[in-house]
Amino acid sequence: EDGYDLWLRYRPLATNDAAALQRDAQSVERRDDTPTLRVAVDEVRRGLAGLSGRASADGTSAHPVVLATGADRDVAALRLPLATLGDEGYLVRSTTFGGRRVTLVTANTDRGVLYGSFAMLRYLQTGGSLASIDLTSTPRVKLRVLNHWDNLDGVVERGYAGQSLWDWWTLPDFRDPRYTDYARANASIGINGTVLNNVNAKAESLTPRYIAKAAALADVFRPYGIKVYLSARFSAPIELGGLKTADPLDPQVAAWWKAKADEIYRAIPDFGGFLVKANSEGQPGPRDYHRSHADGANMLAAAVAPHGGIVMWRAFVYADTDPEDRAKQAYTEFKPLDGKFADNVIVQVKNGAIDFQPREPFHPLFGAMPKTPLMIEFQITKEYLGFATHLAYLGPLFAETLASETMQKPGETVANVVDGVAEGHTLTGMAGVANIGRDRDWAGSTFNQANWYAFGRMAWDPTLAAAPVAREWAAMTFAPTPAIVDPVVGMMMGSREAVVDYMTPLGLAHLMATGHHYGPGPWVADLKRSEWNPVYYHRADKTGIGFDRTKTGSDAVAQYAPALARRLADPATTPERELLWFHHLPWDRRLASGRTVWAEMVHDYDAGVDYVSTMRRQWALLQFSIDAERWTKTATYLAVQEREARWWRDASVAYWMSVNHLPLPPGVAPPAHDLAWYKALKVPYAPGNPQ
Ligand code: BDP
Repeated sequence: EDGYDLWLRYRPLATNDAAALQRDAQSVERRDDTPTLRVAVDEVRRGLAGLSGRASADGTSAHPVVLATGADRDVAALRLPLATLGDEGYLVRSTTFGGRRVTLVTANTDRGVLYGSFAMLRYLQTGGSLASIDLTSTPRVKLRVLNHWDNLDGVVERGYAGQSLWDWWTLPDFRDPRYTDYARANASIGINGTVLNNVNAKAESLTPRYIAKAAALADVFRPYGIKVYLSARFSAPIELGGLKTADPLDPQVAAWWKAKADEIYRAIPDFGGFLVKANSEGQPGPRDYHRSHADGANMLAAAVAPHGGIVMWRAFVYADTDPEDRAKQAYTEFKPLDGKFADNVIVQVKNGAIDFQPREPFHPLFGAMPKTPLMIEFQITKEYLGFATHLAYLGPLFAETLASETMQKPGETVANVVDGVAEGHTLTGMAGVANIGRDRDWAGSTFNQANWYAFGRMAWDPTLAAAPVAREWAAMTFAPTPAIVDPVVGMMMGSREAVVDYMTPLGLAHLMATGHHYGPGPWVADLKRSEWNPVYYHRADKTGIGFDRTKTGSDAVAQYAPALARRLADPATTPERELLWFHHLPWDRRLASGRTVWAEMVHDYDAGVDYVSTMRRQWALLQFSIDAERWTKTATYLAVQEREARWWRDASVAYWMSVNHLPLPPGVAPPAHDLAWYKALKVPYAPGNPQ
């Protein structure tokens, strides 16, 4: 196995379970004929045939699986509680139907039936039996979207799984079957939108030629309930339209976008809308014309509104005009715009205030813009967590952010802001920067597939915990036996914390080397913008380490709700895992463990390296339980990770010692080389690096 099948492997169940499935699911019936119901039936047939070891019969039987919407007369007669399911929820139940014992997969819409079909297959793949099946679920978030940072030349920015999946050259004529498998995988976890091109957008993606290509993909994805979106380059009216300006308040500019939107909707009637990165890292935007982000977003929103489209406007902004604290800038710029955005605009906010670090406190905008729908943006691709080679299950990262209490209102969490419960917003969303490319295993490694999977599951329900999601994934990806699932989930659950430990312990951030963000570079101090340098973030000197974000420093803590700000203002009440994010502390300050800050950092580095060594040993024990190809690649990557965790640990320790001149705590191994050796190391080529 090469990983192509992802979690949709449908390998035969144990003999007894397969026999039960043959008995309980003798055929698959579809009660209507829509493209979505057709693909749902195909998937159920494929799944049942694989799991039961026998092709399911066509037509009727004594015990079929029936796929039908609530509009079906027989389903209506059952008076099932479909009203609460909305457009996308489902109900799967073993019931009596027309005098037969059937497994009914139903919903208000055919999309709901598709999701129910995948839920049934997941249930079977993870050990459930149809005899007692009773599943019901409704997504808590409306837009569950992948952001592809795919360039038109096939390079994926920060992509570590090969070239872009979209073959722009052969589109729109050739519709690679892989596009269908991509859609199946996404539908299976509830993803219902995909932004095809990089947020660092090229205007060309809005030309007729590329609109036709996007339309071909939209045709493939449509039956799977997936809408296509495009990243829009704000200056396109100049580049494509020959206008002199892209000023959002200029009527000609607005008219150009309106005509462009009309053109796109003629080709893609259910086009989702635009994603925009404006005035960030060199991208053009409304600020170029002294207009606000709301002016820019609303102008685009007006263009897509007649078609039911939306605009996802990113809040990832930072400018070198205010280098005091990069972490404060998005809030400073966006908070005053609360209430100024059109109804079909949703502001897309990264999980943390800097940039997808191994750990960041939640972004202070969550809970601070009650009048504005905010969607959260996670990075599924591991730009700062060891690319595709390091094993880091991101479920705990997603869950940690989503479960964070904003303290704006009693009990309010980031998940409540994202799912709209906090303010009653119905336009809600979660975006994930995709880790998908043309590698056979899609994501660069088997375990990276788990991050795509977890993102989808948590976008459907942001209150899900990381461990049960990992269990589902492991059962489907390997086998539903505790002898495999337990150790695999064991490895996964601590893996992200291990990366935090060996890269950025105690709330440190952005210590990666220049450009590629792969290896350590805590010493880097020569980049042209101060906030690009690791030394800007850790502020280590002889006396201490950390970024003072309290009143005596940048006062970024004041961007949080007052009760939380008070807590974060004091190192004693700041969670230790975020300590050096918020405070500059003496190296010898004592922590809860009794160790000093310095000793604790060293302890964490060692714990991170040890964790990887333990994962390697655990994986070695699974050698004969897992197919050779996937096992071997993972084993090789774990060896790389162990070597590089040590590199991170040694390089970092060597550097800190050059700053603090402290000895290593007793019994601790010194770095293998001196600091100069680590500084001289070059990573000659790194994939996905925009430079
Ligand atoms: C940073 C990446 C950069 C992206 C940027 C973004 O390094 O490649 O363009 O985020 O999110 O993490 O726009």
